[in-house]
Amino acid sequence: TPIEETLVLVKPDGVARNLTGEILRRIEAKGYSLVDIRLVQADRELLAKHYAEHEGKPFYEPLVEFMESGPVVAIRVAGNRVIEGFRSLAGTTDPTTAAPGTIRGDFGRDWGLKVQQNLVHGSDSVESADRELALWFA
Ligand code: DAT
Ligand code: MG
Repeated sequence: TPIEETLVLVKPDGVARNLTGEILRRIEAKGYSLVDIRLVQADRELLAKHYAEHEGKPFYEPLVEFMESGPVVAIRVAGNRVIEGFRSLAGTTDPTTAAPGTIRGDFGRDWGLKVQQNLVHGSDSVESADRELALWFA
């Protein structure tokens, strides 16, 4: 079976709302393994590399500002097809329409909401996961 590793970030809203434990619980309940974990105050340089694919998009600046507004929890997670699997646990990008049962669907706030405040990040491919894990677990 294709055991993969992915980068999960609990974003500043998730940390501030004390949802880190709930998110870890869901990762562990699915049977994935925690390989490494750290609390990080990300700087602009790290975030610019992490979100390089979104540079120039209208939501880029608010996204980076939000991500540097407080600590994030970076987690290296391993498991069978965990890259796709964690994105399934997270739900779709916009919490307003994310399905119930997903992290974003269950906990994403539907008032005063900004789309970047969607609690978690998960790598979207093997290439992204390799690249992002090297950035956050240098
Ligand atoms: P995902 O985090 O689901 O992989 P993405 O990689 O397309 O989504 O975008 C990265 C983050 O940028 C996302 O988590 C929230 C923010 N974002 C994406 N699309 C947005 C939009 N249309 N308006 C505001 N923020 C957006
Ligand atoms: Mg993405």
